[in-house]
Order: sequence, then C-alpha cells, then structure tokens
Amino acid sequence: MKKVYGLWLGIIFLVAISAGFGAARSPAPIVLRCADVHAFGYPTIEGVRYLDQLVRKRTGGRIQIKIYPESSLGPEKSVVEMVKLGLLDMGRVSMTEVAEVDYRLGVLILPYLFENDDHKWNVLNGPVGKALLAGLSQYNLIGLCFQEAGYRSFYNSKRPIYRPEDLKGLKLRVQPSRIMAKLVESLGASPVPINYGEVYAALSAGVIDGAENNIPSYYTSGHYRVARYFSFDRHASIPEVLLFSKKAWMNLKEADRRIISNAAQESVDYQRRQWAQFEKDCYRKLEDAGCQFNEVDLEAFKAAVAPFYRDYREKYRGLIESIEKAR
Ligand code: BDP
Repeated sequence: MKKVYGLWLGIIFLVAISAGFGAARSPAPIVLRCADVHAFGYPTIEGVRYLDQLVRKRTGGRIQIKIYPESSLGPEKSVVEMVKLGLLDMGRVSMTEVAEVDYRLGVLILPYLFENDDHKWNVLNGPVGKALLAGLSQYNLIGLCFQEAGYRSFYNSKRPIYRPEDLKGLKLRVQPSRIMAKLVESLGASPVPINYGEVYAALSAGVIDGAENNIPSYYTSGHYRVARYFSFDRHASIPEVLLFSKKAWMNLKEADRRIISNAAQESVDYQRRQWAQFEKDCYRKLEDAGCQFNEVDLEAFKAAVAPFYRDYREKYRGLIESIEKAR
C-alpha cells in the first residue's frame, strides 16, 4: 500500500514539474528554422552556424537557429516559396533561385560580370548590393546577407572543354532559371533544368552529360565521380543569399532584428574565410580522385557570351553600369 502511495506521489510530482509549477521557468526559446541544400561542414551552412552562435550569445539563448541540411525541406525553389509565405523562417539559397522572384537580382548571375573577388565584394557590400537585398522586401523576403560561392565552370562526362564550340551538343543541367538556360543555349549546348538534389541521379543515368558549378559543390555532390572533366571557364560568380521570412521578421522585436542583421553581416567574413579553405581542400581531393582539370580559352568564352550580354545590358540598364563603376 505504502509503495503504491509513493508511486502516486512521484507521478504527481513529475506532472507538476512538467506543468511548470513551483519553478520559475524561462519562456521557450524562439527556434528559427533554416533550410540549405548542402550538408554540415559546407561553408554556406557553417556561415549560418556561426550566425546562430552569435545570436544565441547575444540573446542569452532566447533566439536560436536550427538548420535543415541536404534539401530535407525540399528544393530551393520551394524553400524560397515557403520563406515568402512565412511557412519557413529562413533559407540559404543560390541567387539564381531568388532572381526568378525578383528579376533585378538576375544581374548578379550574368556571365563574366565581376572582374575579380574584390570587385564582386565591392558591389555586394556597396550601394548596389544593399539596394538589391532591400528590394526583396516587396516580395515578403528579407535579404539578410550574401555569401561567397566562388566561380562556376562547366564539367561533363564526355570531354574537356577548351573553347565554346566544344560544348556543342552536350546536355547540361542548369539551375531552374531562365537566364542560365539562355546562357547555356547561347553557347550551343542543351540546357536541362533540374533541382540540385536530383542532378547526381540524372548524371549517373546518362540523362545529362554534365552541369556547371563551383569546385566545392562539384566535390560534395559527388558529381565528379560521373563527370570527370572540369574545365575552368569561370563563367559566373553567383553569390549565395540568406533569406528571412518577412512575416517571421515582423514578429520579432526591433532589438532582436537588429541583433540578427548585425550578426548576419559579421558572419560574412567568417563564411568567406571558410570558403577559401574549403575550396582548396576540395580541389586537392578532386585531384587525388583523378579528375581532369583544364584551363579554357577565356577570350573565346567572353566573345561567345557577348551577344547574350548585350540583351541583358538593355534589361539591366543603369544597374550594370553601376556595377562596372565599382571596379
Ligand atoms: C551550389 C549552391 C546551391 C545551389 C546549387 C545548384 O550553393 O545553393 O542549389 O549550386 O547548382 O553552388 O543548384
């Protein structure tokens, strides 16, 4: 009898504790969910993890970021949609996907737009970059910051590419983007839009011959195993962007928003350093794996995209000129 009595007391005690009686409990933290297509360890995610650490520290743990890696919440297109609708708090995505929502951002994915990294970061950190991020607000998105994503080049399973003509007839995966499809088409290859998470299967099945991306993605996606020719044409340096849902943003206190946006700015330098190291490590591993790298005839590539570029110069009148001035 005594035993049963004790058991009941124990249960009542546990229930009381979990209901919060008798103890001063701090409110549950705000957990912001953030999607990424990459795995932990990839510099985009590491940038967001650094941001999480800063935000936790500065809010005494009241606000935290939980990352959902490896497209676990869906492809980037749906992530952008979910963030727009306020169904998801944050998404780290490629600028290419956001340019489908806000066409002005498409200027940043044009081929050979930036002369080098300094030029690129002058633009991204300067008035043009700030205005482009701020413009996202009309699409219910808050552009928190850019991230580094190196240079994208073509790779395929058939042959090394030295000149644009070598691309003729190849079926190449592009990000689901009108601009990227047009670019590949203008170079004589057939663009096949496929979500990032599905490219490996398409390459292995021979549905496509190749794709284009930076060195870290070429390595971590495993594409190098099925497409061993990587040709450094460096046609675009497309920044990553960290998006916040405007709906979730408006639910935060002004002071917390300031903490998050300042911390996001601070995370950029960290992310860029991570990128530089990661890119080197991936390149070494790719060489060890026997991938075939080659430089291309850059002048021929620049000449080949010139007509394409002229069309967009019209479309992005003013913007391109400001970007060129920031050299
Ligand atoms: C990677 C970007 C990622 C894109 C992917 C792609 O980091 O955001 O989804 O390219 O090609 O470099 O789709």
